[in-house]
Amino acid sequence: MINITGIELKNPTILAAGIMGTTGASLVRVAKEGAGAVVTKSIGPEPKEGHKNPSMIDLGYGFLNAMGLPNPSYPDFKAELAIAKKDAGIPVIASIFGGTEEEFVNVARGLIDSKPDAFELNVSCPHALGYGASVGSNPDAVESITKAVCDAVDVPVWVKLTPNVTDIVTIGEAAQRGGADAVVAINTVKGMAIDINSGYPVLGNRFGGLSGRAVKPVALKCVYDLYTALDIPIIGVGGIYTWEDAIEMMMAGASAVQIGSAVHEGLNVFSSVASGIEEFVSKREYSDITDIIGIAHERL
Ligand code: RRO
Repeated sequence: MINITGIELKNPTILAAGIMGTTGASLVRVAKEGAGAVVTKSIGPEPKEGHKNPSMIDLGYGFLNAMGLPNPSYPDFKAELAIAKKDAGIPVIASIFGGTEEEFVNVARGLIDSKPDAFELNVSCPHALGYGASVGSNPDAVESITKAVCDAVDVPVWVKLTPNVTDIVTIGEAAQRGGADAVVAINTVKGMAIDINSGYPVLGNRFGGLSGRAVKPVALKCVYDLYTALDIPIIGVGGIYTWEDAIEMMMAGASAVQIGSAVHEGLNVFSSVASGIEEFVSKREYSDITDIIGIAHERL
């Protein structure tokens, strides 16, 4: 058992926000595969269809996506969240977004009756004009949105950070000042790919966010730097496929890890990462899993 922001998790693997979190049924499915907690797809104030196809491509070393925040809006997601809460048997975290402080508050208030265990504020989608990173690269906006949601709801608030900024620590500090209970790092890294036969960018939106194996070193450095600067827990996400990846992330400073892209290689990733971590901790004779958090900082 580990405790993150007052929430008990049976293991430190968490489904990252994304397409597997679109319905109550898909969240329950991931829960049954052994995840310690699940995060929903980001839910916003209005229904959104998302960007035109292709919206996701596999580059081999990672995925490039520009889904475009597709979601049914919070009134229509309440029932899905309620299903997940009833049947998942593990904590369910609602990822939410908005273009303004007021929209974030409305979405959080609108979902609170479905009893999410925490909110994850998505201030970091890399390709949503008026949403996402334009909010998440502004420390004042991150601080005031975080504070407004913390004041409006009585569950823990996690803030998901974008790596597409000059200094992620400045943004993490703003989230902490706003009262965030934890930060989640990182959302996807802005990128693009071009089809050389046609000359067109391959995504319908032309550019998108890179996830998967390619971003693990970027995520690790962000988590490492945030751990130095913050007093709140950091949840590490980016390129975690194996238990070794998860240990690395925890040694950089993560208290738990989120897994997104790796679900495309099989949902058994949660149980294999969780059991690998447990075995490593007991074989190396650490007294507790928390003993490995941030130990890379002690190796000077
Ligand atoms: O829906 C998306 O396109 C999306 C979101 Br909300 C996000 O936060 N990160 C991402 O890579 N894609």
